[in-house]
Amino acid sequence: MAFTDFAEYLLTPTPAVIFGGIFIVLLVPVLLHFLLTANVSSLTNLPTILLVGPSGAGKTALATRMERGPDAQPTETHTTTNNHSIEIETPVPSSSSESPSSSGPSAGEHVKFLLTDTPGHGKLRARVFNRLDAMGENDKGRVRAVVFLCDAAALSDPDSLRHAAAYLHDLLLVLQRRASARIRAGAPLAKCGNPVLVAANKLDLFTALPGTAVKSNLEAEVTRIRASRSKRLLDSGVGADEVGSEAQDDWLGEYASQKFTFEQMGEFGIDIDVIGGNVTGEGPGIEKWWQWMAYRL
Ligand SMILES: Nc1nc2c(ncn2[C@@H]2O[C@H](COP(=O)(O)OP(=O)(O)OP(=O)(O)O)[C@@H](O)[C@H]2O)c(=O)[nH]1
Ligand SMILES: [Mg+2]
Repeated sequence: MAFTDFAEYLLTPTPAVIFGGIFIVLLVPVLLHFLLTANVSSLTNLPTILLVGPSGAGKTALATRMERGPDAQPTETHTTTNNHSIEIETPVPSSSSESPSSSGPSAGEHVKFLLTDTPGHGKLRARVFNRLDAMGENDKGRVRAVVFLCDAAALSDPDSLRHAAAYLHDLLLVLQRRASARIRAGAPLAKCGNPVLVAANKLDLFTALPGTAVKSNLEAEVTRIRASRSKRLLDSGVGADEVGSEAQDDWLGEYASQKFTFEQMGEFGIDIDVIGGNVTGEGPGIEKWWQWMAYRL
């Protein structure tokens, strides 16, 4: 009986029912909107570190380890097909190395950032570079730094080295173009480029090259790639005069230099560090990378 009374009351168009109905119809979507976007905007306002590198380097393994900690069970890895951001909040590990900037967080302090795991497959690379562009100018959620992870054990194989160096070349060229545009617009050099960490992974394997060899091998291979690409441009029938500024835009590092070195990127405000480590197994681990990231937020 009570139920039919209540149903009858609800279906009678009294002012209380009408206002109650309007209230629900208008307010629920608005509340829902704020509830959902509050979450999203807090995510996009976090500083971002982009994790890139060739397929199989261990990017997803590193992201998972940073998200879940060293004791997490290793999940079965498979090829990543899309960008995936995870929120990380952890105390900065202490170590002997110093922060590059006095404003950096100190050991033990909690820092919060987004780590974006990206696909390493060549065909999906455009997504990675789009991400760099899309988040370029917004100061809060912008990409602060890029970690280029590579498999140090695979780099002694010429094919893998060529593959990794081609990716690094393209990545640095994207960063260089962005930095050049900012320099031309009159921005201070320190704010023009993103710092890059070349993280040599899998040092637990005895076949892994040490950090210094990873650096010199990548530099030598990028030198070759740079030379062959500029030759292709000149061979395409465009006159040397016409090539002019276009060639300079496509040339990585110090223009017309014989040998490419990571230090040449300093001209564009892009500092490159090479640090070895490993996500799984015995070795130096991920602490140094961790710290490098924390100091660049
Ligand atoms: N020995 C060793 N293996 C590792 C290390 N880090 C990752 N791996 C292994 O490397 C393989 C590839 O790792 P993923 O994290 O899937 O590689 P990825 O870079 O995400 O690859 P894509 O998603 O295809 O771009 C996995 O089998 C990992 O277990 C490490 O430090 N040492
Ligand atoms: Mg992956």
